[in-house]
Amino acid sequence: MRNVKQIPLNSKSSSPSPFWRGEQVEGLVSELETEGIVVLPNILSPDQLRAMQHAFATRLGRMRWNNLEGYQKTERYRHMVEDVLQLDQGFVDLALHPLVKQILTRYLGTNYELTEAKGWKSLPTKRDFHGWHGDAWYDQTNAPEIQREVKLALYLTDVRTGAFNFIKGTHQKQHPRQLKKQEIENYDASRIVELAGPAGTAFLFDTSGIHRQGVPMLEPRQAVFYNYHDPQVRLQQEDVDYYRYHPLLLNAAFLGGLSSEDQRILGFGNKTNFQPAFERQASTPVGFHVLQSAFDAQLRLRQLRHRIARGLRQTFHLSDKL
Ligand SMILES: O=C(O)CCC(=O)C(=O)O
Repeated sequence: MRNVKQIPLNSKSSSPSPFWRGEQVEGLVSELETEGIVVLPNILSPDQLRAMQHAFATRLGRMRWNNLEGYQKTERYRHMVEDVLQLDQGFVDLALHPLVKQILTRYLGTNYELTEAKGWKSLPTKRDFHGWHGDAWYDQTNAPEIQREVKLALYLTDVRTGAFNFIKGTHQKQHPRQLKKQEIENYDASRIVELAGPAGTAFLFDTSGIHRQGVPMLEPRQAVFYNYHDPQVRLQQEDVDYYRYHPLLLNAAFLGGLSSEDQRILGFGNKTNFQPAFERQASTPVGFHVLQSAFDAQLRLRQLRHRIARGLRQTFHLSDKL
C-alpha cells in the first residue's frame, strides 16, 4: 500500500510561527534521522510565497536567450530555473531560515553550505523519465563513507499529481545511484511516501534515500530544490566537468543583515569549488547555429533599414532646403 502524505490544499495557514520549541526541533531532526525525510511546518508568509511564485514565473515565460532571462532546457520534461537566490528575497530567507539551519546543523554538522539553489517546472507526462535514485554527487571511487547531503524542497504550485516520492528509511544505506525498476520491488511499498500538498509545502530529505518525481504528472508542477552538503567533500568528476556546484550566484540586494553563520552557509569567500575561467565543454546543437545565423541576419537587416531611413531623411532635408 502506498503511503500518500496528502497535505490538504486548504491547509495554508496565514502566518508562520516565528518560534520553535526545542522539542519541536528535536522531533523534526529525529524524523529526518529515522525516516530520511521530514515535512516542515509552515515557514513562509503568504506574502513571501506570492513574491517567490511571481519572480519564479517570470523565468518560465521563455527559454533563456541572448539578453533575455528565461529557463534552461536540457531535457524534455523540465524547464530549469538556475540560481533562484537571485530572484527574490524569499528564496534567500528560505535558505537561511532559522528552523532549517537548526535542523541542518544537527544533521550535517557545522561545515555544511548551500551548494545549489535551483528549481524547475515539470511538464505533464506519464513517463517515469528520471526514475528511482539516490543523488550521486561525491567521488565514490575511494569513499568508504556514505556522505550526508540534504535537500530542502519547496512547492511553488499546489501539487496533486507528480508529487515527490521517497522510500522511507532507505537513506544512508548505500552510496547513491540510479536504481533499476525491478530493484524497487525489493522495498516495502508501504514505506513509499508520496508528498502531495499545497504551494508552500516544504520538506527536507537525505538525498542518499531512494526518491523520484512521481508518475504520472497530470498538471505542470513548479518547485525549488536546495542542496546542502560539506563543500570540502570531493565531488564526482561529472559534476566537476559540468561545474554543477559553482559558488552561488547571489543578488546584493538580498544580502543585508547576514550573520557569520549565514555567510558561511552561502559560501562567502570559499573558493574550494570555484573553477577559474571555466568553460563548459559541450558542442552547441545545430539548431543553435541556425538560430544565431537567422538572428545575425535580422540585426544586419535592421541596421540596413536604419541606414536607408537615415539616407532618405537626409535627401529630403536637402531637397527642402533647395
Ligand atoms: O522533482 C522531484 O519531485 C524529484 C526531485 C529529485 O529527484 C531530486 O531532486 O533529485
